[in-house]
Formats: sequence, C-alpha cells, structure tokens
Amino acid sequence: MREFCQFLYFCKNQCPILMMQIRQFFPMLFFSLFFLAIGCSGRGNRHEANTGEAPSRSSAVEVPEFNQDSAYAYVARQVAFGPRVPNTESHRQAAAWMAEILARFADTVEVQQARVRAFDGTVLNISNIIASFEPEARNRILLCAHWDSRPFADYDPDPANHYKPIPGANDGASGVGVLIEIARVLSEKDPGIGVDIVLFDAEDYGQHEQASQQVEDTWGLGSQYWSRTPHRHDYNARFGILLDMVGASGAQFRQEGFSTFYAPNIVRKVWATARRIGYGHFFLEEQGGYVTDDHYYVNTIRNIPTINIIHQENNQLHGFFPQWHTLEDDIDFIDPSTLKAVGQTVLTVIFEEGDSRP
Ligand code: AHN
Ligand code: ZN
Repeated sequence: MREFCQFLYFCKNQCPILMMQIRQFFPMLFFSLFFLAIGCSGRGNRHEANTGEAPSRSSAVEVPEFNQDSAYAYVARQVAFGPRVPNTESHRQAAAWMAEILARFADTVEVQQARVRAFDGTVLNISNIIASFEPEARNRILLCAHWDSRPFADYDPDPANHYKPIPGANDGASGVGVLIEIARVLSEKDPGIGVDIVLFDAEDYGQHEQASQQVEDTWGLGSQYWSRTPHRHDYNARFGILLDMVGASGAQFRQEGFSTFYAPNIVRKVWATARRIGYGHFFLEEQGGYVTDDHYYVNTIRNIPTINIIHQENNQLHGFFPQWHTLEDDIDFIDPSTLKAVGQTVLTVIFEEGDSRP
C-alpha cells in the first residue's frame, strides 16, 4: 500500500502528462485513486488516533548507548590541561587535543581562528572548533558548547581568588565532554541527518563582577564571531542545542528564557524526550531565567532556533550551580549520571530527528 501511495505521489510530481491522460480517459478511476491517496497521507495520524499506541516513529528508531564513563574521561582530560583561558599554553594544548580527537570521529574538523577584543581591551586569540558529520547533507542539527574557561573566579568565597582562573569542569568541560562522546557514538552509527558540533571559544571572558560599569555583549565572543562568520557562509541548521554546565550531580535543567522565546518547540521536544526516557527529574517542567549565553547569539545573529540546556538553581544568588565561577568548579563535582541524562537525551533527539527526515 505504501509503495502504491509513493508511486501515485511520484506520478503527480514527475508525470503530469500521464496524469492528465488518466484524468481524461478514466475519470472514475482517477477520483478513486485520488481519495485513496488522501487516505494514505493521513495514515500516521489515523493510526495513532485509533489505537492510542505510542507513535511508531519513536519506538522504531534504535538509539545507541551514550557511555557516561567515556564522557567523564573526556571532561577529566580537559580539566587536566589546567584552566583553558585564551592566550595561555593550556588553552592552545586543549584546542589541539579537541581537534585531534574529533578528527578521529567526525567526517571533517575545522578550526576557525580569530582575534577578538575582550571587555578590558585584551586581544584574544580564539579558536572555534567545528566537527561535521555528513557535511553535504542539507538537513542538519547544530550541537554546541563553550570550551574555554573563565579567567576570573569572581564568585569565589575568598576575594583573594577573584582574579584567578577557574578549573571549569562543569562550566566548560562538561558540555564538551558530552559532545565528544556524542561524536564517538555518531562515528559508529549514522543517525540519518547531518550533525555539526561547534565548540565555541571565549564564552566566559565576560565582564568581571567588580567592573564599575556594565557593557553589553562581553560574553560569548566566539559564538558572536561564528554567528557573523560561520565556517560556511550560508550555514544553516534545523535547530541548535547548546550544553552549558551539564555535569553537576543533581543538576536541575529549567527551561531557559531565550530558549523558550526563540525555540519553544525545541524546548518541548527535548524536555518531552528526556521525560519519556526516564530523565524527568533532571529536566524540570519549569521556566528558568534568561541567560546571555552562546545560544542567544546563534538565535539573534544567525537566526537558527537554538536552546540552552543549562543548570539553573533558584536558591543561588547568581542562579547557577553552587560552585559557579569559583575555584571549586573542579572534577570532584562532576557526576557521570548527569552527563548520561543529557547525552542520552540529546542522542535520542538526534536519532529521532534523523529517522523522521522526509
Ligand atoms: C551571564 O551571566 C550574563 N551569562 C552567563 C553565561 C555563562 C557564563 N555561561 C557559563 N558561564
Ligand atoms: Zn562561566
């Protein structure tokens, strides 16, 4: 039946003359076929409505396993380089390592180098790292995270630390660790849709807490640069998912404000997926605050609807996980089961999106 419908559809598109002849000579036949075709196009919905079963699409897709220990090892490896602050040796070494490991898994890896000016006038040598799967596919999903670490622990309880760089285990390395593990999984199984993993630099060089006046757009310097100058001039994706602070134990992912504003259906899709596969206790059905993060620039400059999966806590003054922008944001606070919840959810979204490709 399905083949017959596809044949009719093919005729409609490819053989208009043949269709006209059929129409002229067999009006009755044409109309019966026409109604049959309409019946075919409504097939999926009727099936769901009549049986009340779960949509066959989601159960038909085989989603591979996200390995939480592998992801954890990728987080630990980054932290071992020391703080990945732009213009430092640790930063250069970490960039080389990420490009090298992603090249093992992805079809292509590009390192986009640039110079940008920080809020204090420092010129930063930055590298956005872009790993692509099926780079020629038109249907694509964008996955991103920032890989740099903040030069200032300006929320550390000890003021003596306010100008020291943070280890950035959760704030930086966690999102990248999850994405490298996703890259490893994608190297073993094709989801049937193009995927780009973009690791943004210089997200966290934003204005110091003790700065005298507030300046706009000092965060997300790498994503601002890439959004204006993507690695391909006409780059586009169906949607994007940013991961930020996705490794703390007991993480709480509230629905971030700009995500809900610019990409409400992606928020719904991701949160519903997480709940369906058993991670509803991390992905809360609750509105979070608005966070000026990399996805803000991907949404406003590049116009790709992009959400942010980000740990937000109501009982913290700054609104994030307790060790945020302190020297305590280290590997001991990373919990592999949080990496798993996020990684398995994002993998599921990717494979189900690939399977539903027209
Ligand atoms: C602001 O606090 C304005 N943005 C936070 C974005 C961020 C910092 N993500 C990680 N570190
Ligand atoms: Zn930060």
